[in-house]
Amino acid sequence: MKVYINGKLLDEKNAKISVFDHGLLYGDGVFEGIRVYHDKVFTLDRHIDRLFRSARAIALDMPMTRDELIKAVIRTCKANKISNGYIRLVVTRGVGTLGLNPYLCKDAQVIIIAAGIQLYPVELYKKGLSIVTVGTMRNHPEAINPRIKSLNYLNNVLAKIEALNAGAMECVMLNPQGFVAEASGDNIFVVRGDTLTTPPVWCGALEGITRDVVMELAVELGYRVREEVMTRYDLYTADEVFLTGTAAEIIGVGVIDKRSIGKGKPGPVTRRLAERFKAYTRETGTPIK
Ligand code: PXG
Repeated sequence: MKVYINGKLLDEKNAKISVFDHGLLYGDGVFEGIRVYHDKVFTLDRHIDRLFRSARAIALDMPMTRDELIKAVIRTCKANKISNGYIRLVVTRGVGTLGLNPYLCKDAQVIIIAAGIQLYPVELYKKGLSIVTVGTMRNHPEAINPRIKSLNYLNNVLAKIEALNAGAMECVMLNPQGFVAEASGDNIFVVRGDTLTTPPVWCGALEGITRDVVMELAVELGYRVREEVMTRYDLYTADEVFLTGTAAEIIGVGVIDKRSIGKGKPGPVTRRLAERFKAYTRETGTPIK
C-alpha cells in the first residue's frame, strides 16, 4: 500500500509521522472518511468542504488548497488501484513542543490512506442492528463541538466501549440536555408514516454527508423530511430507525435498549432508501481515471 504524506507517496512501512506531532499528542487535527464506488470518489467536494470547515473551527491553517487536496486524493487512489474502497484523509497540526501551544506547530501534516473497508456483516443489513443507549453523552457544543470532525474521538470511543461491553455494535448517544444526538460513528433517522426525522446538528450530531444525501434522496422519493429535537420516546415508538454513515451506508436498526423497533427488523422505507442510495453511488462521483 502507498500512503500519501505531504505530497509524497510512501510505502506503508515508511509512512511515518513524528511522535511530537500534536495530532498524536493531543488529538489536534481533523479528518474525513470517504468512499470510492466504481472508480469514482463519492461526494468528494462535500468531504473537502467539511474538512475545511473542521480545520477552520480549530484554527488550523490548511497547508493545501481544495484543488490540491482533491488531486492528492485522486492520485492516492490511482497509486493504490482503488476501484471500490475507503479513503482516510487526515490533517494534523504537525510537530510542536510537548506543550499545548498550537502556534508552535509549523507544518500541518496531510495524510491520505486509501484502503478497503470493513462494513458491518452483510446479515446485519437484513436482520437489523441491535443498539443501546449509552451514558457517555455527546460533547457540549462549547467543549469540542460535535460538528468538528476532529482527531479527538475519545468521546465516541468511550461510547463505543459502552456499546460493545453491552453486547451491541453501535449506540445511541444523547446530548447534555438528554436529547438524541447520533450514534458513535453514524447519524440516526426515525421513520414514522411517510416522514423521516433526524436530530438537528445543534443537538450534537455531526453534519453527516450520508445524512445529507439521504435527506435529499428521500425528498426526491416523496417522503417528508424534518430535522427535529428528539427523545428516546421517538425512537421507541418509531415505525423504523436506521443509521447512516460513510462506512455503514444505510443500516436498519431492529432493537434499541432490548426493545423491538417497529417489526424488529429493517422496514420498507429503510430498504427503499438503501436501494436508492446504492443506485446513487453509481450515478455520481469524481472519476479517478
Ligand atoms: N457521526 C459521527 C460522529 C461520525 O464520526 C458520522 C456521523 C457519519 O458521517 P458521514 O459523513 O460519514 O455520513 C460519522 C462518520 C467508524 C467511523 O468506525 C465512523 C466515522 C469516522 C471514522 C470511523 O464507525 N464517521
